[in-house]
Amino acid sequence: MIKNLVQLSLCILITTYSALSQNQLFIPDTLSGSSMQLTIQNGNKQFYPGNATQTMGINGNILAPTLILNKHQFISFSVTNNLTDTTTIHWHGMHVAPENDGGPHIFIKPGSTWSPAFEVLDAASTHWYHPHLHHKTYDHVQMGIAGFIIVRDSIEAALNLPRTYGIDDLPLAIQTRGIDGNNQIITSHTALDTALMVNGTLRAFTQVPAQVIRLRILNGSPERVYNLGLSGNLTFYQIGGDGGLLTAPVALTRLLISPGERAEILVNLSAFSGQTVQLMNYGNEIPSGRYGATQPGMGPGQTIPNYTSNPLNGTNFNILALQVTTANANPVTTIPISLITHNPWPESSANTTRSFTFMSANMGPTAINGPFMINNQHFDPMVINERVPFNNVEIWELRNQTPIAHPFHIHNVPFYILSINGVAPPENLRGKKDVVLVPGGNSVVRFITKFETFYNDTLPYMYHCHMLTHEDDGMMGQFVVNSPCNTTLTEQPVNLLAGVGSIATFKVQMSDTTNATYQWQSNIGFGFQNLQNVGQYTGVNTQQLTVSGVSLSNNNQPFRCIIKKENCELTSNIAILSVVNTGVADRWQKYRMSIFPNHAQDYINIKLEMQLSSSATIYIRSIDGKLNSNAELVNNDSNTNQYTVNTKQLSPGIYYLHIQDGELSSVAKFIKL
Ligand SMILES: [Cu+2]
Repeated sequence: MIKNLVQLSLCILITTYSALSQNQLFIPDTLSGSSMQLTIQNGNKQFYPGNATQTMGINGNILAPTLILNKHQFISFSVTNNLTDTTTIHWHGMHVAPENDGGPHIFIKPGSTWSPAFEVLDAASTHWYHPHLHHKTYDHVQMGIAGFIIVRDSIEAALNLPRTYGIDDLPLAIQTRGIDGNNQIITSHTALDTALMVNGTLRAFTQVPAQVIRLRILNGSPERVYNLGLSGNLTFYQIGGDGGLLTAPVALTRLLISPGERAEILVNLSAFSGQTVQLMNYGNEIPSGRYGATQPGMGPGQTIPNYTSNPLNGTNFNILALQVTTANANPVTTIPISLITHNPWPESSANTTRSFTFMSANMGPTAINGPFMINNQHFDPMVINERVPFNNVEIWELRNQTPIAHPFHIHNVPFYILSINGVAPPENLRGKKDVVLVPGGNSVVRFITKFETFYNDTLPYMYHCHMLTHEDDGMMGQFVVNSPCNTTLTEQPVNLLAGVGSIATFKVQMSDTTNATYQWQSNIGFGFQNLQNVGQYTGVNTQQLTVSGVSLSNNNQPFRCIIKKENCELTSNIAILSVVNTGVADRWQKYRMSIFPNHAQDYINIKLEMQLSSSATIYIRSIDGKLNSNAELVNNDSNTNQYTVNTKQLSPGIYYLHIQDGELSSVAKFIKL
């Protein structure tokens, strides 16, 4: 923290007093633990003499803290939006349920807080997080919102790799921005993205020890492809891609990296003490048809307004100066022989092949400027483009009929590239991926993946081009992973507040329990584990878990229920147990809601364990917590404490039903179809 402050103030001094000098690389602070507060805010930064530049960041002026996550930990976030603009936050690369994914449907309105919570299922990897609001992604990312996610696991921890954050393990977000004459970031589409920044630092340098260092490189640029290399053509070793480590390090002198992609590389600087090694872009070697090459299209007729006047296109330039000092204590000095084992799904195991054809809405010399479509369709938030069966293994075939390469990204699941124009991918692209650059001119890329763990018949995931201008212009589609069973969960476990020493009861209810089995699970840091001797299964359609003798050690503990039925598996929502030391909880328990059907059409029913008091109010809130309306009670059965709420007026989406009675409150989630 102190180091960062010193770096920041140094950086400000240098940029203020000497516009063309180099600046100390900014290393974002880290956040770790089981709950994280992220505040999206406006800021400013002195990049140039004169006007400060208006920016956006998370918990700071620009960029965002690096989130350090451990595989199998359960984490909850409070993401508060202090902008005047609605936005979203997408955990790029993470395997999470659609309601936690932060895609364009999960709005965070100004002044509101989004609270996703999930178990980390990814292997050790470098992911990132950024806004994803349709038509606004370019704007919000360019203003500065983007952060790293570093996932750690026990397999990676056992390897002899550099992992001291900010010392021999550096996150490097490479981005370009357009800057106007008043030093302000251009938030409309521009090909004059002339300001190159690493971690929000112009003309960056950093000191590194004379040993093996690890660079976690993110191409966070809106459109630009980089052809990375080191000065003197020094060999480096790629050890990881989008979805984590490769089978073995791959020796390289060049690395092509497109928007959204990540690469972890090792550089052995043992022999370079006292020297400077430049991380470079070798732009004059980028093949035509990629943004960043001399020619962005396949032929000289295809061009983008202002493209040729941008000095970064088709040229070689420095990205980061690595000033090599001396080795630290216990340095890593060797490159490992092997890393992890991969077991890609065999091509013969695929159940389905889907084709996605990229096309331009225009023909002729302006085709390169888009807007681009996938399968002849522009993005429509009301249209589900693909429905994928749960647990399906699929081959996706991407055909690019446009004159420029597009980095294709899919949410939810990582994939393995099968072929690029019929040829197996190079060694460094054989690990798990979530972005693949599909060259233009009718090139075909095929990948294989499995749609596992999560399904939701209504809430989609995205697939799209990660050139943010293309994505905002509609080069995006959405898919749902369909629920696998002939039964639905008609009641989900809800978050509970319980007093110390009391009993907490979680419930799940199904439409059809024939041949079904139930297993409650909880996660205390090692992934969800089966519970034994804790719960009892009772009732016919309703199964419940009783936690007796609740203690403060149960605070924030997540619970869920796995239902297996006829070769399919359903996973309930995760409910969190909050524990307090007061008597309030016992009364609150009586307000605990059962809510059904979970997928509401015109009405939704709630059942309480006591009569609703006259001082209570029932609200409907949208997913971001914003008050939608006071609920209209259309039926009230005081014998069964069952109430019916009118949901006719709601548009489709996720809502919360919220009962408030003085200090008592109870919330349950439902989906309006
Ligand atoms: Cu594109």
